[in-house]
Amino acid sequence: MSSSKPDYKFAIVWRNVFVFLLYHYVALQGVYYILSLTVQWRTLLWGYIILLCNAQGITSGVHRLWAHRSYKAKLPLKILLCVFQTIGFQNSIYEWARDHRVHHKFTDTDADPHNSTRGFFFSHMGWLLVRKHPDVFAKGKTVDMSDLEADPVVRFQRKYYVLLAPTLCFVVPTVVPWYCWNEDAYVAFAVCGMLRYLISLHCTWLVNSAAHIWGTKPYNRYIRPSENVWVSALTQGEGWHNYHHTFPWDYKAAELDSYSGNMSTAFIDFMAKIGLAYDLKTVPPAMGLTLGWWEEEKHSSDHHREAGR
Ligand code: ST9
Ligand code: ZN
Ligand code: ZN
Repeated sequence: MSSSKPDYKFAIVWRNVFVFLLYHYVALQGVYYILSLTVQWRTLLWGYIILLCNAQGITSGVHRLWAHRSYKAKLPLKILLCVFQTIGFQNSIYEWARDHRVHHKFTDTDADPHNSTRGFFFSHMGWLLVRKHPDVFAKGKTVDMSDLEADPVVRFQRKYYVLLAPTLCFVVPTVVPWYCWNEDAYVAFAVCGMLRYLISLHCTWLVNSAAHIWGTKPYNRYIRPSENVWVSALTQGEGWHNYHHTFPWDYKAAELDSYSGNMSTAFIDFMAKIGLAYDLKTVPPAMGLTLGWWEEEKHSSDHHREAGR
């Protein structure tokens, strides 16, 4: 573990602070338009559909497919997930996956972009408001990104991201209700653009904050990531975080088969059924996630800790 914490001073990026404040202001207007019944029901339904697509782009797309390669996807599915991920405006697939691989390799150290030992706010959204710790750059270079550098879908999206992300995140969600059923353009923007965007951001960020603080640790009690049912419910199955950090290559990102609280697994299974997803990796039942297995693992972990690693 790195211990350079005292040397690290937050260098605030005021542009980001301002932009996020503005985003929240407009999203609150969106809440007002909903509560005051100003928005049409069709617009609300459209916003919800966009939110679901946005969520799959993050969970089944950039997280389970590109960052962890927990399954493989045929080109049409890759393109679909790339479109969905772009709707999410959470940085390009390449940048998102790079930060996330670094997060898994150096979890909760200075090299982790959203090191949760710095507190809830930093790991939630504060890390996007300051310059990164020097360890993130230095140790981040040790993470292999060659697979994504060779992926034409990832390369295309990265090249045109500045144009694609605002178009798919804000312009399309606004123009469709305005053009197709005469919704007020600003109401559509505030509800389907900004409010939907901020809901997806905060839900995603909870995995880095809440699921690194609260919950149980049945798979590895020596790490901060935890099983958090509330975060799972809000993120279509990404809150089983103690399991996920123990078995990051499992396409289900959870031990249990249940689809409730894990709609992303249902989505990937459906894609596999229609032949667009394949080579789904998961922990085989024979590996026995049983008490016996856990006790063995615990002794082995104790042994490693005693050995200083
Ligand atoms: C967002 C991302 O919100 C959220 C990620 C969450 C992940 C959660 C995972 C959990 C599972 C999934 C759950 C899904 C649930 C979905 C439910 C939905 C309902 N390694 O970054 P820069 C190098 S984004 C190696 O500018 P600064 C690299 O050379 C929100 N190298 O650093 C890079 O250049 P380039 C929207 C690295 O200057 C250079 O450094 N986006 C690494 O310190 C500069 O990098 C925003 O708001 C690395 N890891 O700036 C944008 N990192 O890229 C906000 C960097 O050219 N970001 N390098 O190769 C920024 O403005 C800046 O990044 C900054 C830091 C100010 C934060
Ligand atoms: Zn994590
Ligand atoms: Zn992960």
